[in-house]
Amino acid sequence: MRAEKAWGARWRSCAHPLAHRFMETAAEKETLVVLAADLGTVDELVRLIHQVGGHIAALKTHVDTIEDFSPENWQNVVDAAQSHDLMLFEDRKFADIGKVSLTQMSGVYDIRSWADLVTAHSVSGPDIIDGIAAGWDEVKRVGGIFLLAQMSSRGNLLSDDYTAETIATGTASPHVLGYIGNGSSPEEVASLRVRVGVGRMIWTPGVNLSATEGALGQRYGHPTDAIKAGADAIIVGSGIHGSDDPGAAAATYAEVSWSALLER
Ligand code: 5BU
Repeated sequence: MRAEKAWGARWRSCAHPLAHRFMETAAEKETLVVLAADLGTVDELVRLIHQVGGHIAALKTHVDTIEDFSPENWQNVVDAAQSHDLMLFEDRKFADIGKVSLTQMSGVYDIRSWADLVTAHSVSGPDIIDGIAAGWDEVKRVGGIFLLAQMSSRGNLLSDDYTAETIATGTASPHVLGYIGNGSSPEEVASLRVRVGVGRMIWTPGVNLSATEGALGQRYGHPTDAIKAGADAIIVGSGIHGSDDPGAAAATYAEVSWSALLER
C-alpha cells in the first residue's frame, strides 16, 4: 500500500486511527501541508479551501476568530473541508482544568461536534486530556489531541524539562495523537523526535519558504529541514493564504514537503 510505503515506521507504529487517516490523505494527495486558514470570514475560508484543497492534507482553524461565525454558517466550512477529504484541526490550545476543558468542547462553537483534532497545553496536568476526550465521547465521535511540546514564537517558556514532561503525559494517553514542535528550528524538531520516538506524530508550525521572521515574534524555518528533522506535517498559514496565488503556493509547499518525506 502506498501510504505504508511512504510513511514506513510511522505508519506501523502510530496507534491512533486518525494518524492513519492523515497519512492516507497525505499519501493520496502527496502533501504534508496542514493549512493554517487564518482568515476572518466563512466565505473567505470556503473560497481558500476550494483553491488549495487538492494540495493540503488537513485544515487548521481558529474558530473564535471568525467574525461571522454561526453554527449554520460554520457548516459551510465543515462541508468544504469534507469535500476535499480534510480533517478539521481546531487550534484551540486548551489549557484549563479537565472539567472546564470538557465544557469548552461544547459551548458556542461546539468544537466536539466538528473538530477531528485539537491542540492543548499540558500546563494544567494530564486531566485536560480526559476532559477533551470526554467532550468527543458525549457526541460519540473519535478525536485526537496534539499537545504543545514546543512553540515557534520567540521567548516562549516551554523549556526542555517542560517538553519532557509533556511527552511523558502524552505517552500515557491513547488520545494523544502527537505533538506540536517548533518548525523554525530543525535542531529542536530533531531533539523532539528523539524523545517522542516513532509512534506519535510531530506537526510543526513556524515554516515558510521565503521568510525567516513573521509578525509579532513568529519565527520561520524551511519546510524541508523540519521534515528531515522528523516533522510529519508542516503547518503553513501566511506562506499560502498571504500569497497572490494561494493555489500555486499550496502546490509548491506540497511538492517540497512530500519530496522531503520521501527522502527521509
Ligand atoms: P503562519 O502564518 O504560517 O505564521 O501561521 C502559523 C499558524 O500556526 C497560526 O495559526 C498559529 O496559531 C499556529 N501556531 C504557531 O504559529 N506557532 C505555535 O507554536 C503554535 C501554533 Br502551537
